[in-house]
Amino acid sequence: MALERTFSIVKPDATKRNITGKVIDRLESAGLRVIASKRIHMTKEQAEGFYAVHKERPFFGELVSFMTSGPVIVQVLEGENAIAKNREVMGATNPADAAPGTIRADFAESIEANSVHGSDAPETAAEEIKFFFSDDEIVG
Ligand code: RTP
Ligand code: MG
Repeated sequence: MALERTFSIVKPDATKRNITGKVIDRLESAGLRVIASKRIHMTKEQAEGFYAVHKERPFFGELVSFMTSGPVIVQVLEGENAIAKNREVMGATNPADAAPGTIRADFAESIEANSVHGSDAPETAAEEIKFFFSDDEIVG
C-alpha cells in the first residue's frame, strides 16, 4: 500500500501530565513518521469548528471546554496504512474498552480525557490536516 497521511492530536490531559514524548513514542514505534508538528492552545472557535460533526452530541460543550483547557500538539503522521494503524495504536475511545498496550489503555484518564485524537477516514484526515496546517509546514 502507498504511504498515507493522518492527523493526530496529543490532547490536553497528556500535555498537562508532561507525557507527550511517551505518547508520540508509541506512534513512532508503530511505524508512523511525524512529518508536521506544532504545539498550540486551541481557541473555542477552533475546537468548535474541528469538532463540528459532534455539535448535536450531549458531550459537545464539555469536549470543547476540555480541548481548550490546555495546550495540545497537532501533528501530521505518515506511513503505510497510517489511518488504521494510528487508530489501532490509540485504542477504543473509552479507555475502559481499549485493548491492553494501546495509548488509551495505558494513558487515558477518561472517555473524554483520552490523550489522543486520530482521523477516522481518508476524507476526514485530509480535512483535518488542512484545518491546522499549510502545505509548507508539512515536510514529508
Ligand atoms: P477522536 O475523534 O478524538 O480521535 O476519538 P474517537 O473517534 O475515538 O471518538 P469520537 O466518537 O469521534 O469522539 C470525539 C471525542 O469526544 C470525546 N467524547 N466524550 N463524554 C463522552 O461520552 C464522550 N464521548 C466522546 C472524546 O474525547 C472523544 O475522543
Ligand atoms: Mg472521532
